[in-house]
This record gives sequence, C-alpha cells and structure tokens, in this order.
Amino acid sequence: LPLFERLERRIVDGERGGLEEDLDAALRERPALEIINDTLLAGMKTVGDLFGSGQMQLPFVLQSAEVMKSAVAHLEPHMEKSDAAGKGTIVLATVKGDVHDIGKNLVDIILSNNGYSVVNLGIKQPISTILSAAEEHRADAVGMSGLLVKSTVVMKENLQEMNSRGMATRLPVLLGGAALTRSYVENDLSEVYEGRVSYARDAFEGLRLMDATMA
Ligand code: B1M
Repeated sequence: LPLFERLERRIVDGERGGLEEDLDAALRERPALEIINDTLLAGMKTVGDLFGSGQMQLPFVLQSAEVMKSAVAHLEPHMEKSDAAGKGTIVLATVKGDVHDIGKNLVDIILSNNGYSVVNLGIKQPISTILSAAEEHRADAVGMSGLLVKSTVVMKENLQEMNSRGMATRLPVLLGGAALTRSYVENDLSEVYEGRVSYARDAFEGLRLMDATMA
C-alpha cells in the first residue's frame, strides 16, 4: 500500500510494527497535524464503524486506540507551536463513567501548543474533582469530553451542579465528543447552564472558542 493508506491501515489493524518509520516518512511529506487529521483519524473512524456494525471486537478496538495514541505521541513534538503563552488556564477531563480519551488528549495538545495551560485530569472524572481542580488552578474555563450517549446526561448533571455551586457565571464550559450534537449543546444545555457553554466539533474549534472566550 502507498504510505498514507498504509498508515491509516495500521490504525485500523492495530499494527504497531514499522509505525514510527512510516510516521517519519510521512513527516517528510506533510505536517504532523495533517497526518493526524486526514490519515490517523480516518483510521479511527473506520474502527468506530466496524465496531458499531459488529464487525470488530472490543479488544481490537483497544489495540487500534493504543496504536493511535503511540502515533500521536510520536507526532506531537513535530507539531507547530505558537509563541503565545499565558492565554489562560483550562481544566480538561473525560466525564464520569467514560474512558475515551483520544479526542480529549488532542484538545490538550492543540490548546497547549497555542498558549494555554491545560490541566488534564484524565478519564472518568466526577464533577467534584473537576471543580476542585478548577478552583486550585484558578481556571478560566472547564472542558469536558464524553463519547458515550450516557455522557451527554452526565454533562447536563455536571452543569446543574455548577449552577448550584454558583460557579456558572465565572466558569465558561467547553464540551466535545462524538455523542454530542451542536443543537443539544446550543439549545438544551444552554438552557440548563447559567453561564456560557459551547460545543466544539473538533480540537480546532475548541481552540477558536477558547480564544473567543478569553478575548
Ligand atoms: Co468506545 N465507543 N466503548 N472504546 N469507542 C464509541 C464511542 C462508540 C460510538 C463505538 C460504536 O458503537 N460505534 C460507542 C458509543 C455508543 C454510545 O454510547 N451510543 C462505544 C462503546 C459502546 C464503548 C463501550 C461501552 C464498549 C463496551 O465495553 N461494550 C466501552 C465504554 C467504556 C466506558 O467508557 N465506560 C468502550 C471502550 C472503548 C475502548 C477502551 C476500546 C476505546 C477507547 C480507548 C481510549 O480512548 N483510550 C474505544 C474507542 C477507540 C472507540 C471509538 C471506536 C473511537 C473513539 C476515538 O478515539 N475517536 C468510538 C467510535 C466513534 O467515536 N465513532 C467508540 C477518535 C477521537 C479523536 O475522536 O474522541 O470524538 P473523538 O474526539 C474528536 C471530537 O469529538 C472532538 O475533538 C476530537 C477531534 O479533534 N472532541 C472535543 C472530543 N472531546 C472534546 C472536548 C472538547 C472539544 C472537542 O472540549 C472540551
């Protein structure tokens, strides 16, 4: 297979052998971000489709995710970094009950490379931990990721908890993850939250929204 198709295939097959050599070859042709967005994420999408249609079993999905993570880690030092610093602090987490973290970690990378301090709490984080971290780090915003449909419910509960703690007006919230839709966030969740809540389709929209929030 040609290089970029082979790389995409490696994600789908969860095949780590020769990955770094292929990534280095790819880096000689395209910027790191383009490799992630156009090639590796296409592979993850196929994995999701295969799993969703019952053609791929969970352990293989996990292998693909691990290869994806290694690939992103290998590309990360090659990503463009802006000189801007001190644009603000965001606490980032995957919500309670949800283990998916590839998207969240991409958001971390993109924001960190573009002048934000990111406090990445990891996966399965209850709102109490997220809010303690936000206080401790004097965060300017909270970012929550979730890929399961049930995570959209958790997000709603989290926003209600932030309202009841009186934190809504000072903490804008950024939400993302495959189970969310723009209209659910902009219509339903905006109704619930007393502060500002926005939906990011991908990590770049997350960056644009953070820039708009901090402006
Ligand atoms: Co899971 N899984 N999974 N899984 N998994 C999904 C989400 C699913 C849609 C697959 C499917 O059925 N087609 C499905 C959810 C169905 C639903 O809820 N309706 C599903 C399921 C069912 C499950 C389990 C329940 C399976 C089981 O145990 N029977 C289980 C859940 C465990 C749990 O969470 N409690 C499970 C487990 C796993 C693995 C562990 C094997 C693995 C995760 C490994 C890991 O993350 N470390 C995994 C994977 C890899 C997937 C799919 C295939 C790929 C997810 C991914 O990494 N995509 C996924 C299929 C899919 O999403 N269609 C699936 C690439 C990533 C870059 O995209 O995270 O969407 P994403 O991030 C995007 C944007 O959404 C956005 O930016 C990124 C792009 O720039 N974004 C943000 C994300 N977060 C953001 C936050 C922001 C801003 C933007 O601001 C804060």
